[in-house]
Amino acid sequence: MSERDAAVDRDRTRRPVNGRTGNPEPEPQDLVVVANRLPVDLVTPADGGPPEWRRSPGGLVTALEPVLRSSGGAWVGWPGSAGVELEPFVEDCLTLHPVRLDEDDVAEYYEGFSNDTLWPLYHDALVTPTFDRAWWRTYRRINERFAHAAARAAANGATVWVHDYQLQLVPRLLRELRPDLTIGFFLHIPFPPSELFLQLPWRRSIVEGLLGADLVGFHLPDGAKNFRQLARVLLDLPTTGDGRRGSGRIDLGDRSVRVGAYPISIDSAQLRDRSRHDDTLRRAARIRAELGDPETILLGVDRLDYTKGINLRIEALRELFADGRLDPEKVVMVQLATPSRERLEAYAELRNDVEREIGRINGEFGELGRPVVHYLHRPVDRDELVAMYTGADVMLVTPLRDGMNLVAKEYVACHGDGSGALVLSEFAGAAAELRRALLVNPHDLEDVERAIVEAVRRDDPSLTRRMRSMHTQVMTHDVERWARSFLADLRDAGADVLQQEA
Ligand code: ADQ
Repeated sequence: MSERDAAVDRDRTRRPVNGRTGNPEPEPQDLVVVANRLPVDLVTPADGGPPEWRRSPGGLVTALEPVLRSSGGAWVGWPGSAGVELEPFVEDCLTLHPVRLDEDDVAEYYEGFSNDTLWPLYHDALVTPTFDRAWWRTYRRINERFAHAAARAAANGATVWVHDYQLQLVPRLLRELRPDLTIGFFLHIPFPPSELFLQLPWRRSIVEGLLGADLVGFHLPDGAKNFRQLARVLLDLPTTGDGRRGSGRIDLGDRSVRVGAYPISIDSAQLRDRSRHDDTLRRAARIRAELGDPETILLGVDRLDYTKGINLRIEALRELFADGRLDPEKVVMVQLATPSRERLEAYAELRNDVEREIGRINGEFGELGRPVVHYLHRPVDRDELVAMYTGADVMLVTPLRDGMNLVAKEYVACHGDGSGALVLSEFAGAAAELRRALLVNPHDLEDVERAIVEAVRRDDPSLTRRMRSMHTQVMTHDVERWARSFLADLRDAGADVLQQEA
């Protein structure tokens, strides 16, 4: 992006916060998104000026913005700063309803119950989940707050789409407040098998909360099947399933809840186009030169999270250098790790572990001024990220469990020419679609090592064809298609209810 474009972009995305109160209440809308975060962040500038809104560039915003703007939309969520009370306002044709969270709410609803109870439990209990009754009470109270905000934002007969594990009680609470609405819910993380879910002391309330929706969507058919099974086991409800996309129904007597799989994706065309831009290609070449012109660049891009399997790929690389299967003079790895949930102990420990492993491998195999693993513990801007994807010869995506993993799809979108190789964990949701990646079991270090060697040596002559076919898959299944397909099924589900009532 040129400096001028960047300045224009900044102007569009930063607006002063003042002058919002006292304005008339914005009109209720026909389509309402409810997510933990608003699509804008409230940011206090470093120069101490007044706080401003900055558009956050997340995938969900990109996916839903065109749909929301074309049908008149509202978004309910937390603005990202604790203790801020704001009236609803209209931002660039989108009605925003900020939900207030105080410091204690953030600690108990967000960091506590969402990220230290549900997140680990839903990811195979890789870290032991904490079950804390005070956190649960706060989770319930904050879900009530979101449900009230959504009820206020929605026009008569509107469609409301609730997102993710932080808000699983909202569908039922909202239905009680507003039986006229059509309510959808989508879970962005895996939904666990019942053996794990049943550990949760508040399991019944969560399942009942989700069953307030007309349609509950997951990334994969397995999530949908796990949920239907729980409805049978826990609530003794009859279910039907046709196996296609894991879709089926749960019968509540007076109405039924549809369940299905909707694998999320990315803005594929935008990434492909950026990856082909001259600026990107020049930057990719410069990055390679800055890294010392290695024969092979390996890349990892993750939130610093224990589900992502960062350490195991570094361990695999260390073993490959140690036994001479890869040459540290020819292979360089770049690991980008966005800081995440740093106030939680498991995340602080993970950061120590990752940084120790990186120090170790560099101590053993690096040279002065030439580490074998380059590590950035911060987000990088989108243009830089695309240049890295474009220039990387091998992408390492090795989560122990991941709902989807957009990084894998982003890399593939940048390699339409068939270059590059993707090493992908079988335990990432993306593996269901990217079947032609070098699939690995991340619990089997030798398997990961084998795939890395294959990717570096390009032993398999079909790698180019495989990348091209994955690229076609990602281009034809983009995030807009995901959003439209969920919303189309949700409208059908709403129409079912009207027919039943007639
Ligand atoms: P996440 O766990 O956050 O998402 P992922 O799907 O990989 O994981 O998305 C991460 C996003 O952040 C990507 O768009 C990536 O480009 C970006 N990112 C990561 N590190 C970055 C860095 N250092 N600098 C800049 N950008 C960076 C959750 C679930 C996933 C699911 C998504 C969407 O855990 O399984 O795919 O939601 O449903």
